[in-house]
Amino acid sequence: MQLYYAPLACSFASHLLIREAGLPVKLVPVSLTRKQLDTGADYVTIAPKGQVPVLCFDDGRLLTENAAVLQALAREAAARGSAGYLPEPGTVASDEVLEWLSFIGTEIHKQCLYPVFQRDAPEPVKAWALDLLGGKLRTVARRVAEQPFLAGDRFTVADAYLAWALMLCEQSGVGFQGVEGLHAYWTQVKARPAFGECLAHEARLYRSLA
Ligand SMILES: N[C@@H](CCC(=O)N[C@@H](CS)C(=O)NCC(=O)O)C(=O)O
Repeated sequence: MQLYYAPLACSFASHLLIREAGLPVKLVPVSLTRKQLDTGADYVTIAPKGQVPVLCFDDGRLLTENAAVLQALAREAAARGSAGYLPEPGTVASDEVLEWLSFIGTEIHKQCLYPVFQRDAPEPVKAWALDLLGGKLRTVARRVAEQPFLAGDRFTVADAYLAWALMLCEQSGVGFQGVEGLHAYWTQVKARPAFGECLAHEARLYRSLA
């Protein structure tokens, strides 16, 4: 398996899961500005959406979209003995993981973070999205005040996706928009060895591409 990823982009969530579960997935960096691989290969001919993450299976099949890629990686982890990143289908915990994956993908990632970090987004749109972000982060904060992780006692794929969003807010200086109540959750996520490795790797790559 290979993961096409870009430093500090949302593919961070899949990269994090790969390190969490110790999966033997080759990491292939992509320059999103040039839409190129290190080799100079045109990324859009490989992945027509031109976005990351993309998971390439050993038979050449490509899978795109964070929610789908994260679930595929969690199934691979389970097949290799690391269950729990994606609870059994049909359980309450599984419903909740899908609920939070969807919330982070649509409400936080695309509705808020996308305009905030889009270079050509008009300033009033960025300000509006930042304001909205505060409300979305308050929803998350209420949830993690009730239990250690988004879907209960275990770190799941939904937490991996949220870890990326919070990391981006922190690293970029956007911060948590004054939202209280994320501190304990965020401290325990950042203390995970895989998170530290993932961030160090991607920050290094980000600086080298800049
Ligand atoms: N709907 C996609 C969105 C993925 C996405 O927005 N990826 C960004 C990086 S965070 C990207 O590749 N941006 C480059 C582009 O859209 O051209 C998903 O959920 O995976």
